[in-house]
Amino acid sequence: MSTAGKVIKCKAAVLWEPHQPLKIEDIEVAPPKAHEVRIKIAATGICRSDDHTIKGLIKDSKYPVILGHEGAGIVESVGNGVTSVKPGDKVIPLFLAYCGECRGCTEPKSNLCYKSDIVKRTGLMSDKTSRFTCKGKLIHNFLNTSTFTEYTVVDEISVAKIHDDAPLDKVCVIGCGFSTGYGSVVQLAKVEPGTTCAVFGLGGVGLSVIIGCEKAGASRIIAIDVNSKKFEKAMECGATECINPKDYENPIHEVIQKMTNGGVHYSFECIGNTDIMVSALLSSHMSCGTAVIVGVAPSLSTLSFAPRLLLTGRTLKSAFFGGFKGKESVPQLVTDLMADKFKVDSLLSHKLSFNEINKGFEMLRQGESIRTVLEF
Ligand code: COD
Ligand code: ZN
Ligand code: ZN
Repeated sequence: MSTAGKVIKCKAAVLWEPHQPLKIEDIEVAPPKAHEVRIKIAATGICRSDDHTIKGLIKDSKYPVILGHEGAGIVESVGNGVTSVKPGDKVIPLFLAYCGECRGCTEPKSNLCYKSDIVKRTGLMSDKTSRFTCKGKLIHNFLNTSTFTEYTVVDEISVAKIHDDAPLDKVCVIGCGFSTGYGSVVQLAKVEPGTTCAVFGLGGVGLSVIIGCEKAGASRIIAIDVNSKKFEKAMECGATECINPKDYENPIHEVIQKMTNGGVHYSFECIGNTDIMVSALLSSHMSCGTAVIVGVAPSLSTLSFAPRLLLTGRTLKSAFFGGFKGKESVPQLVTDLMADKFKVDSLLSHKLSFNEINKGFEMLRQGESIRTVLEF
């Protein structure tokens, strides 16, 4: 029997307030309104930013909330006026929307849609309401996506149709971690063949940066992490050497400068630590280096460094989602993955069932997992 137009009762992982475990609850998901899409989620990854929100580190986060922003699923029904997807289509929700009309969307060099909730942080749909309720209470939406639920509703501008044969349990990582890292290399920094790169932080995002550097033809890819257990995966993804700052007395940027005759062409910070952002800048060559900030630092933190570091010729760059405009790039990334143009298998370290979600977060906190994919 069709569920279109009806409220769906299903399971979702609700974060009632910060610093609590997620609770699997019975929720109601209202039908999509005009220009909205209801999706049956098939698989979702757990990203560090979800954990940051559990820990209350992201300013203006709204609670209670259904987290998750790295999912893939199948369209269950659509509201009036939806033209880019139809029921039965495989899709990836986009935490960075693409309306195609705002200044951010129309600028070829920008990917920041002004309608994205990553900018406004309302925790609601575009019309300032939510489609989720639980025990009579409104439950907030997360980054226009909310994938830790059997069914979600997103604005049409926050969803991309992907290939009909896409393996959803793999391509879900294209919804955040993979694209954020890979895009930072190929779309934002535009790394050239033969250049040298340094990658700080070897989680799912850092490993995706390494995959991008290898694809771009970098001649050296130096991988850096305080947890040496991450090195095996980094080498698997294409790192040419791995270093642990704990093994050196000198600051890590001095070590990298020495290894590379004055610094790398490109450095990437994939941790979200402001000290390491400055280390990444110092590790890049003073006259031709580019440092890319990929990680998101705690909301109220600030960067401090001497302007002279840039005056000598360095460049500092950053963008959400690797600079990709999701509505166009996500379908292409999925077909490229299916055509074996790159692999994401090294990122997919664990698979759990949806109701084991808190175990998945625990493994991330213990540094045991890269990406846990939850299946419904
Ligand atoms: N020096 C070296 N390595 C370190 C240090 C340090 N001081 N501190 C931590 N690390 C290592 C950890 O051992 C770990 O291996 C790695 O850094 C971080 O990995 P994860 O698994 O915690 O995190 P990721 O890869 O899933 O993502 C981390 C980001 C901070 C990049 C991520 O949360 C993020 O900010 N994503 C991109 C920004 C974005 O677009 N956000 C919106 C949606 S996510
Ligand atoms: Zn993420
Ligand atoms: Zn826009």
